[in-house]
Amino acid sequence: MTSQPNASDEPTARADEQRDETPADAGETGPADGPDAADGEPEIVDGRTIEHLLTDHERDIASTAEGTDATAAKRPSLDLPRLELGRRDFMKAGAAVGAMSGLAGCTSILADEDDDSGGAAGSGEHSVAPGEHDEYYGFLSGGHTGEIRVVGLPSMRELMRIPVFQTESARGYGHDAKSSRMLEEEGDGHVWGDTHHPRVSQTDNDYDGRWLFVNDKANGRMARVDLEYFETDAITNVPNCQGVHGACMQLPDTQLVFGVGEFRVPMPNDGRDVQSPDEYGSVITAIDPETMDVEWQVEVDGNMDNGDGGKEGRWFFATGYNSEEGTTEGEMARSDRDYVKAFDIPAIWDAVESGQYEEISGVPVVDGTKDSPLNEGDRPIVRYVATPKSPHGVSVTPNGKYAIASGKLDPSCTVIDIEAIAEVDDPQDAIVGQPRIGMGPLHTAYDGRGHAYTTTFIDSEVVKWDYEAAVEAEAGSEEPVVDRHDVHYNPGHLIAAESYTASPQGDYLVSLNKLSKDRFLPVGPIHPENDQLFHIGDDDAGMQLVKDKPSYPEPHDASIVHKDKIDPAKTWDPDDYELEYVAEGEESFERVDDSTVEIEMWARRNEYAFPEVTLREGDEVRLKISNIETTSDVIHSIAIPEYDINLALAPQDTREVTFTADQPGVFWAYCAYFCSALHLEMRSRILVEPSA
Ligand code: RUQ
Ligand code: CUA
Repeated sequence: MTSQPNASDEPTARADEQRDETPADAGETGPADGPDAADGEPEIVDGRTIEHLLTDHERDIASTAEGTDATAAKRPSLDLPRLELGRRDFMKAGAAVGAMSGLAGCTSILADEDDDSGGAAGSGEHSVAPGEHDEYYGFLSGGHTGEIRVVGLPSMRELMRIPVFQTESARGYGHDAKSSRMLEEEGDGHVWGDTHHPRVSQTDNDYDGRWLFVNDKANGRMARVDLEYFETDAITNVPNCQGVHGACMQLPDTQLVFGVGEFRVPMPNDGRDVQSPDEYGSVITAIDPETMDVEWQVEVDGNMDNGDGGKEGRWFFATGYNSEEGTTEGEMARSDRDYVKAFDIPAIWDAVESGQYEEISGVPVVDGTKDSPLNEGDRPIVRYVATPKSPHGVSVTPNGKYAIASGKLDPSCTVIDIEAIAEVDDPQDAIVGQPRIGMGPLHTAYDGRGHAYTTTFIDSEVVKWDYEAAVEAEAGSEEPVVDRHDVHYNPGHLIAAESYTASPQGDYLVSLNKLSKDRFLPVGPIHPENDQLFHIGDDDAGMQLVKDKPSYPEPHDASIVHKDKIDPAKTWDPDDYELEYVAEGEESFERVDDSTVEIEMWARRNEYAFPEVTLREGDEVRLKISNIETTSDVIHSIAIPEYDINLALAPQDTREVTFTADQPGVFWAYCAYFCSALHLEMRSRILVEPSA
């Protein structure tokens, strides 16, 4: 175990000297005390802690830059303004501290090698030999690539990518009729998305391997991935909100899937109220996991951010910032408190069923704002629990007892007693713990042994703490912290194996770091992210850094599922596909009328049913094709590049596409998947005869 120089320590020229300073010193340079939950008055006034941090690090960087991280030292953005702290300043502080932790990290790596002797990077018990299988599936979001990535743990080998909101040519996604229709109809023609939170469906608070749900922060959508075929099978365009950020579900049995709206917009956003930000709203959306239909929405005050479901089916939680309802970063970060909102699902259903909603864009929208009549009386639909300051991640402990929110602009995490929420008069009184974790706490995961692990974006650490100890301790105490470990660098989410279930596995944890800086061979000015694997299974040995994995931008959240809980198909079952399979001997070429042709054909090693197809210029062609291979892993495709056709076909799969043969000439259709020794010969000649 190593510790990072405390953010508020006096600057010194050497990182190892910094490390020796005790956290107690921090109190002399900045008001390090956490907020006091008891009286509800934050002791940190308007970001002062972070302001100090900025000032200190400016000096740190000046004193340590030379000969250490020259690139960082030269970077002009490191001249941090010391004005009133806005959100952008905070982010800059993150970048600055990233540079700093780069320095600290370099020395601490040496220290790590001693401390982590049991888990040297990529070797020994945490490596997976060639030909061996991993223990876990990791499903990582792909951020603004719009996809999901599947990695094996603990090897961290990337196994597959699942396109969700973007077209993707290797898998032919967005090229065949069904997937392109789905992208078009449920996307207003958008060609990309921004996936953040992949959540795997559960039954009885454990992964059932059916589906994975993920949000689109860019275009306000939710999607479902079928985990039998590892393929996106439904997308829902969510009305009345711009970005869907957090994603979570009603547990224990995935009764509903929730999309947490972030950006506030007029509702409906049709040109009304553009100049009246007061009228903008932010909604959470409940979606039926089977039909993917929107059931209802709840409008709330402020911005929302992340979400997680309680384990017992009654509550789910969303963090939020911007209770100020500002439109600029300065306005949004002004107040010292924002809210964790606790949504009472049965009470919301009651309101919907008794007609207490307004229909907006065809969806029942229930008023969950603070002043709503539905929040008066003894069963409010939304409880607003005030926490410091722009809380970001929220996650429910495996035993279902607590919802823990990370302070983001405050160094604490807030522990909310879920059972108490219904009992207390003032939601504030459900707060039972508020340990000081470190600077910039973002997300929290669990090992199932009573420990929480929280990322600190500014300190660049994973902080392990005991949440029952945090309930016992004074607010603002660091005592519940049992271990800290540097990460490289500036982590967003982290996730432990099966952390979102009632029984986490407790052995592995991945920190999804936003910056990799010097950790890999340089590849130009856009660096990869760095996903770091920790072994957390040995409480005596502490967290052990096992390996670094560079990642294409940019994984946000992840879910880690034991391999026994997922049962992927080896080939397609034609019964699962809505198109009828074209068997050998059933191929057909039919001219339906003067300008319409229907082709049904098959593919196998190394041929298509038709070595040659003759069309007339202007024909509208519906092409359907089955891969009649029964051997797994023998994939074919059909590409007709001049017509932008590209269908990928797993064994027993059937896909179709329609195109207009508007260019006369000779066009070779070919197979783009390397399938056999005669793969290059696998082709069909498409002849388009000129019309006149
Ligand atoms: S958020 S780095 Cu999109 Cu999950 Cu927190
Ligand atoms: Cu089929 Cu290459």
